[in-house]
Amino acid sequence: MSVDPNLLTPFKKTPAGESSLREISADAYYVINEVVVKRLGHLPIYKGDFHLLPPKVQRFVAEKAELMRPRGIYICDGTEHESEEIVDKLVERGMLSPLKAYHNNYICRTDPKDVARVESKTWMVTNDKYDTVCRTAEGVEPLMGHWMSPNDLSTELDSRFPGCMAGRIMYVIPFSMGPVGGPLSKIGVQLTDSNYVVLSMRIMTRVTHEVFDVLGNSDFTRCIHSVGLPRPVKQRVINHWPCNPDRVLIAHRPPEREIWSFGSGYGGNSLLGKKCFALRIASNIAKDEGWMAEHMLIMGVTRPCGQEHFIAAAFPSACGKTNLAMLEPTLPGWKVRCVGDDIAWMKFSKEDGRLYAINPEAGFFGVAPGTSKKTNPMAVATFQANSIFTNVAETADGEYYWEGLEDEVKDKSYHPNSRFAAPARQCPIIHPKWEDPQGVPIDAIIFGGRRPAGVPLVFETNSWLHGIYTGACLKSETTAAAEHKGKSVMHDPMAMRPFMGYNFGKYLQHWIDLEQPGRIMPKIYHVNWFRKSAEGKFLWPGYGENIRVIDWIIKRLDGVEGIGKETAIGTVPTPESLNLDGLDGVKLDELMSVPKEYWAEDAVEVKNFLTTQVGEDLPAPIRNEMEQQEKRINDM
Ligand code: OXD
Ligand code: MN
Repeated sequence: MSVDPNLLTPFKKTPAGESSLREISADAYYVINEVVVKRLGHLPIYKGDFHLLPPKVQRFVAEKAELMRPRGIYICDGTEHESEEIVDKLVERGMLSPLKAYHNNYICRTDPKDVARVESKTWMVTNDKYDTVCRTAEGVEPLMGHWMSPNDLSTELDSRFPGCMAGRIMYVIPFSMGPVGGPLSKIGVQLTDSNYVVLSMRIMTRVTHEVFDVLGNSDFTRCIHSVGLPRPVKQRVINHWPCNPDRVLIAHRPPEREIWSFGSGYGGNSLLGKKCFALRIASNIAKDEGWMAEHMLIMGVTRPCGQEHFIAAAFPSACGKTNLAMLEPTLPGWKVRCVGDDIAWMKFSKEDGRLYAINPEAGFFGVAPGTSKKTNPMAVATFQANSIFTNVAETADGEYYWEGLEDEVKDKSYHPNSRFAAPARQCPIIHPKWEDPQGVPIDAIIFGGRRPAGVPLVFETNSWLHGIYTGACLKSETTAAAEHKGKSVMHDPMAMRPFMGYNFGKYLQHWIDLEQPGRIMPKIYHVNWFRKSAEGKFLWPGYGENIRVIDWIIKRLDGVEGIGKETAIGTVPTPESLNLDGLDGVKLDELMSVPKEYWAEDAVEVKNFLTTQVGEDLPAPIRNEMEQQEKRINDM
């Protein structure tokens, strides 16, 4: 086999303390390269042509093959034929089974010990610890970001990755986050020994060789994933689901745009385009390049008059982002169309000063329990074909089943980690511009969480800065889907706590710096669909009725007068301004109230949180917002 001469270009000298796995010294590289050449010479390429890969991808693949020692290489092209081939193999093996009631829908089960996202084993690796975490108060564990030193990472990688793909195939997945070649899009290449990951990445990202054509003048994010169970396997594999839960490690090296994931085959741990790339790594790229990578849905809302507004909304996991993105308005004449349900990449345009957003993903990876024709008919319509269901139950008729699918709730199938992966293009209300490479112009940003007490249905923040402060104070009641058990209200600043890619104080500063002359800053709102009465009943019906809140928001954007009442925390709707036509029994006073006692306590708690967690990294303008708000609350 002949080797591209670029493959023989020596690497830069090993910077002290960096992983021995990537930073190979020049001399060593030639030696290793010889081995690589030899190994690849013997290593079957099951599919694809190694020589057609761009030199930098060749080098990446060769190096990692040398490290992980798979039995062969399979270069994915993302075609339907490829997917069928892999599905057939997995069905034969018993890992996937067809859900006979639908076209091309499959079900599988993970090893129950493999969970979709493990925050405690997810790390950011930077030379300087404070590039990752804030200078927290003495003895306080950082809640945002989990730091590991490059030296420690080297040790962790060295004890996991050498030979970890023995006996398995290494799939090479070239993918684009965002439309291929778009100005806001980015390229990744994921190596994995899981064919389930190949199938899921094909739904969740754009897998195609076309990405190689745009790689010439840009770099790519290197994603290395292994289930961590080389053959021969010495332990029992449960549900045909190889994994290594005791050895899970998800590590990001933002400066190198690199992700290492070991031991888990599920969700955000293994579909590296999603949380690892599109949020943790991308937020670093965004900081460097002056844009935003956020945990936000994107929706287009058209009023009866025909005018459309685009809104981005950040809610912590399991607060109904997918439901809001696909909302079916109960108000006549309104239309909602979905651009994205989980992640937004946004950049201010030099031409018109507006903030443009793309959805970097190509599919929905939704939480199954609670998704039904009643709660989200559009999601249900989306996953009628070409979808993968993980950890859901199957009925005798070959249908999927989970808690909350029908009105009647049966406990037996409940699994907090059951998910569907479905192509976004199948969503009946997918926005015609969802793949517009330029993105859609955002008029408003909404923050929200599950807040059983004290927090009104909606309020408008006073300014971009006050909006950032409000986002920094975001909290939500935790759910069973997360590692954190129990029903407590937890901080989840900007809905990014599990996905923070760098020092949260610097992240806030980045948001502050985005406000510049000539830019049209979106207005920032806070919503809470989950407020409860003293009797523990939800005060707001939610779902399709949330359009009434969006109606008010759009009226505010339009500058309609007399519909807002200023409070210490922002502007809430006046009682008459919320359209409640046809909706009985809403206790508006209770729903909109801003109780002094609650907010005074909250102000103390928030101050404590920001002081101990962000410490001296808290930007002065945000500290000022905090002090101003506390003063307004005390003056109530
Ligand atoms: C998700 C999450 O899977 O936020 O989207 O956990
Ligand atoms: Mn999410």
